[in-house]
Amino acid sequence: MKAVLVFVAISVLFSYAVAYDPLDPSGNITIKWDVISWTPDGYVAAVTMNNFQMYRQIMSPGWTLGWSWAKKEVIWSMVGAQATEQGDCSKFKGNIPHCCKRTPTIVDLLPGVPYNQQIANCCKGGVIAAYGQDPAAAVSAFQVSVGLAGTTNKTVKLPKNFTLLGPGLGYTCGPAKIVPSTVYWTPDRRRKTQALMTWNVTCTYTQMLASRYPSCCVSFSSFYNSTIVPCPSCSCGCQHKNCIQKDSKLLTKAGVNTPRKDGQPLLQCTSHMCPIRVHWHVKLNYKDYWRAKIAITNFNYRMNYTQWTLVAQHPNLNNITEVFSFTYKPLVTYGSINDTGMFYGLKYYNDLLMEAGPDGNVQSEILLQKDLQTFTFKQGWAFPRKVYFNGDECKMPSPDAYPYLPNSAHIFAKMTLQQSLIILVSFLLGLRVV
Ligand SMILES: *[C@@H]1O[C@H](CO)[C@@H](O)[C@H](O)[C@H]1NC(C)=O
Ligand SMILES: *[C@@H]1O[C@H](CO)[C@@H](O)[C@H](O)[C@H]1NC(C)=O
Ligand SMILES: *[C@@H]1O[C@H](CO)[C@@H](O)[C@H](O)[C@H]1NC(C)=O
Ligand SMILES: *[C@@H]1O[C@H](CO)[C@@H](O)[C@H](O)[C@H]1NC(C)=O
Ligand SMILES: *[C@@H]1O[C@H](CO)[C@@H](O)[C@H](O)[C@H]1NC(C)=O
Ligand SMILES: *[C@@H]1O[C@H](CO)[C@@H](O)[C@H](O)[C@H]1NC(C)=O
Ligand SMILES: *[C@@H]1O[C@H](CO)[C@@H](O)[C@H](O)[C@H]1NC(C)=O
Ligand SMILES: CC(=O)N[C@H]1CO[C@H](CO)[C@@H](O)[C@@H]1O
Repeated sequence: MKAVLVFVAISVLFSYAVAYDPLDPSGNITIKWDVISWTPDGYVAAVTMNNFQMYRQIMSPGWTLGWSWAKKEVIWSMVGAQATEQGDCSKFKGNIPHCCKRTPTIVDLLPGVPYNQQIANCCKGGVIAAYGQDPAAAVSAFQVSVGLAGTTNKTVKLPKNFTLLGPGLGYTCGPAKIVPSTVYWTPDRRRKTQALMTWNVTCTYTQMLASRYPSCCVSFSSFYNSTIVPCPSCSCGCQHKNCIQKDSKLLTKAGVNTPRKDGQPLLQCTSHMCPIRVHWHVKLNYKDYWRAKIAITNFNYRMNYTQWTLVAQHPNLNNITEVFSFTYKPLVTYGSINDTGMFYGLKYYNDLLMEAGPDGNVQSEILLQKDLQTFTFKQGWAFPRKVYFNGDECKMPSPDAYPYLPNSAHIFAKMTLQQSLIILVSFLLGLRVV
C-alpha cells in the first residue's frame, strides 16, 4: 500500500514535467503532405492532419498550422482552408497569390462553405475529434497549390519549422520526413493511384507548453467517511485570475456567456480556480462489487465542452462491469496492465458539457467487480491514481488527505508494536476495540 502512495506522490511531482504520455505512448498528430500533381512552377499538395491521440481532441476555436518555406515559395490558392494573412505580394502582376508570407499561418474554414470550395474532411472550424472517441472525425484536410517551388521530387524543398497552435494547445512538431508515397484507390475502387511524393510531420503534445498550471482538479468523497476532500486550493493557479461569484448579478447580463476570441475564461470563484472539477465518490459496497459515482463540473461561464473526454487510471478498471450514462473504452497501454480507460458522453445526451451554471455538469456511475485479492477501501485504494480531462492531467488531492476508512491501517501505523498486538489479540478473542 505504501508503494501505491509513493507512486502516486512521485507521479504527482513529475507528471507536469514530461512530454511523454504513458497512458497514450504513441499519441501524436501526423501531418501528411501528398503531392498530387506538378504545376509549371510548383505543385499541388493534399494536406491531411490525422489525430492519433486516443483521448485528446482539438476543440473550438480549432487548429492553427504554420511552417516556414525553405525557399521563396508562395501559395497560389487553397481549398478547404486559408492563410490568415496574404503578406507582401507586391512583386506579382496579374495573378496575385493567396499568400506570399515566408511563414504562412493556416486555419480551417468554418462549416457551411459552398460545396465547390470544399474537399473531404475540411471545413470543420479546425475541430478534430480524439481518435479513441471518433476515429472517422479525427482528421482534418485541405489542399494547397504552391508556386515558385521545385517541380520534381528531386527539386522540391520540404517546408520547415512546423507549428501547430491554438488556445491551450502545446504541440511540438518534428521535421518533415519523406515517406513512402501514399497509395489511393480511385473512386470506383478498381484502380490504385499513388501520390507523386509524400512527406510526414509528427507533432506531440506537452501539457507544460499549453499552460503552466493544470486545467482541472479532482475531489473525493466516500460512503465510509463523511469528509469531502476538496480539490487542492489554487490547483489551477490563483495569480492574475479573475472570477465571478455564482450569485453575481452580472451573470444575468446578456452576452456574459459569449466566448471570447482570445479564449479568456470567465470562472466561477472557487478555492481551486479550475474551469473543470472531477468528483469521484465511492458510493456503495456490495459483496462482490462496488460502485463509484463520477461527476464533472464546468466552472467556466464562457465554455461549452463538446465531445469532452475523461481518462481515469485505477487498478480495478480491468473489471469494470457496468458504466451508466457514459461510454467507456479501455486504453490498453502495456499488454496485460489494463487499468486505464476513457469515458465520454453519449451522443445528443451528455456529450456536451454545458457552460457553468445549473446545467454545467455531467455524471455517471460505474460498477466494478472486486478482485478479492487486491480489493480494499483502505488507504484510498478506491480512488483513481490519475485523472485526465480532455487530455490534460488533473491536479489530485495530496495522498495523505484521502478519506480514510475509520480504524484503517494508518491508525495502526501510529501505534507501537505492543499496542497493535493487544488489539490483534483482543480481536482474535472476539473483544471489541474502541
Ligand atoms: C504517431 O502515431 C501513430 C499511431 O499511433 C504511430 O503509428 C506512429 O508511430 C506515431 N509516430 C511517432 C513519431 O510517434
Ligand atoms: C504518414 O502519415 C500517415 C497518416 O497521415 C500515416 O498513415 C503513415 O503511417 C505515416 N508514415 C510514416 C512513415 O510515418
Ligand atoms: C522520384 O521519382 C522517381 C520517378 O519519377 C522515382 O524513381 C524516385 O523514387 C522518386 N524519389 C522520391 C524521393 O520519391
Ligand atoms: C527554423 O527555426 C530555427 C530555430 O528557431 C531557425 O534557426 C531557422 O532559421 C528556421 N528556419 C526557417 C527556414 O525559417
Ligand atoms: C452552450 O450551448 C448552449 C446550447 O447549445 C447555448 O445556448 C450556449 O450559448 C452555449 N454557451 C457557450 C458559452 O457557448
Ligand atoms: C480490459 O478491460 C476491459 C473492461 O473490463 C475488457 O473489456 C477488456 O477485455 C480488457 N482487456 C484486456 C486485454 O484484459
Ligand atoms: C476521514 O478521513 C480523514 C482524512 O481525509 C481523516 O482525517 C478522518 O479521521 C477520517 N474519519 C474517520 C471517522 O475515520
Ligand atoms: C474478480 C474478477 O473478475 N477478476 C478478473 C479481473 O480481470 C482480470 C484480467 O482482466 C481477470 O484475470 C480476473 O479474473
